[in-house]
Amino acid sequence: MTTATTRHVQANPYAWPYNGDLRPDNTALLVIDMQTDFCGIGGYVDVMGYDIGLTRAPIAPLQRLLPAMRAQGFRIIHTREGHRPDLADLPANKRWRSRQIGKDGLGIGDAGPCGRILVRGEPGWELIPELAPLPGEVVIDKPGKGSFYATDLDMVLQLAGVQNLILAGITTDVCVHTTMREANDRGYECLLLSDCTAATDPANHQAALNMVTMQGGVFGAHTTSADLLMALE
Ligand code: C5J
Repeated sequence: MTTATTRHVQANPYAWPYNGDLRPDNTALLVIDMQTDFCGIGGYVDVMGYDIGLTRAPIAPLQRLLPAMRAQGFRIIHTREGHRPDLADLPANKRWRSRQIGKDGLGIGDAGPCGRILVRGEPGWELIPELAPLPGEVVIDKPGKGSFYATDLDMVLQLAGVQNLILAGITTDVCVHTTMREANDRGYECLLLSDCTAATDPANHQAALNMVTMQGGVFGAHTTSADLLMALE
């Protein structure tokens, strides 16, 4: 008779995953939208006048976490938010709203310092070199804030047998949270890494963490990359 071993990460509000079934072959790390447009000079977030020092904060912890998870065989998946060059997949209200805050009225689809903002193939849309995917790692292109909407992410995860999803990237209150909610509704057991995520407003980052912990962990749990690494030792 074989005895199943369990492994938990210290997390808030519960030791994650709920069933202790944490293995490289059933768990993926999703690195969301670490693109120049969200954390580089001249990118979309910079053009909007937000502090890219905030959205760059996850880079260093992710640079420590990624090699450790890769070494243990965990699946790493990256996402990029962006639109077709002809903007056929850009809702008019998304474009209009993005132009309300950008310097000189620049919004999604317009030519900015890093090329056309959030348009596929443009320099600003690229993943930042510090966190470049390794060959063989899946990159999901998404037109929306959530990583499941209008993408094949669910199919990729299902075919790989993934049950647990660890979420990192930017921004905590927008694309990370939308993705976590989408994943949670699909039955994935989710863990958000508080130091490997960031928002354009620190209060929103904290609020997004707090939301996760309500109702016994309504969307899953959150922890730090240090606690995750300790559990993986
Ligand atoms: C935003 C994102 N904030 N990646 N996108 O528009 O969170």
